[in-house]
Amino acid sequence: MNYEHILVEINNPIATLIFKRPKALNALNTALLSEFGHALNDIEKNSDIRVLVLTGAGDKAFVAGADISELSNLNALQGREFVRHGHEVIGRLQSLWIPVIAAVNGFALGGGTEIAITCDLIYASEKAKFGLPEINLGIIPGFGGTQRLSRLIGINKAKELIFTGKTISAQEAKTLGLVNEVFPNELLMEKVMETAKLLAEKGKVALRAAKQAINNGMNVDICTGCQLEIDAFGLCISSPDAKEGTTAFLEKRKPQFKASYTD
Ligand code: CO8
Repeated sequence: MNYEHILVEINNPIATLIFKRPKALNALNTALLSEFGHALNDIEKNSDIRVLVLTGAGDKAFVAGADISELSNLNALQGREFVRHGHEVIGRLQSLWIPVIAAVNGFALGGGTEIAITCDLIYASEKAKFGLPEINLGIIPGFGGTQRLSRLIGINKAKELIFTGKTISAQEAKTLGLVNEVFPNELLMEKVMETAKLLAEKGKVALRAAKQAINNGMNVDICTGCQLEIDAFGLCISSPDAKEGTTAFLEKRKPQFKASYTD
């Protein structure tokens, strides 16, 4: 499908989704958010795709947040609908079965940081900048930032970023545990693709089970979380990939994981 504000490049088994509104530093307007949601649906349905990478067009921004010119005219109900729509799309991103990597190539502010922290892994270029500057606009994060950031980096650090609205460097974000790794600008996509290819070689069933156990386990007590792991393990061990992985180990060869979610 052709989109106006995003670009989806499929190079099986890896899909790359590029936010593409260069004149507004890839800011999220309603049209972009809708296209993002549709693209996620299409990616989920395409069983050949095993990893999704998100990045921004141009050399300046990943996503500079929600489109402020659109926000400035919203009344309460419209604001609520804008944010509800954002949550729906970002919820879809979080619950994608395949691993998602954010390749943060520049400014990731407001909704940009909120998209990045919804991904499973975040790799950043040295010039990336993170932050939730909504407080400077007289509003608060609206795409999950008040919830996901504190779960990721702890409540006090999250409050510091959200209350001050300050922007932090990629290296500071790594120190906070917000970013997995920082790479020189020119190496970012190469390094991201190395990891994407590595993940694409793993079993889809096991990756999905691990992702769901971790994500769902974050929101429950540890005993309930361990029960989620027990059940997920039970499902994995009965998949053809588990037979292939254990047999390949015993036969001293590389496993070929081919199982689908319905095998
Ligand atoms: N929305 C709309 N346009 C933007 C945005 C944005 N978020 N960010 C940048 N632009 C536009 C600029 O207006 C400018 O356009 P023009 O050339 O027509 O004047 C162009 O992009 C280039 O930007 P700058 O000239 O400002 O570039 P600089 O290098 O000087 O600065 C910054 C880059 C620091 C990224 C700066 O543009 C900036 O601070 N942008 C805004 C960042 C921000 O505040 N983001 C948070 C937005 S709010 C949000 O995400 C909340 C989500 C939930 C919403 C709930 C609402 C109800």
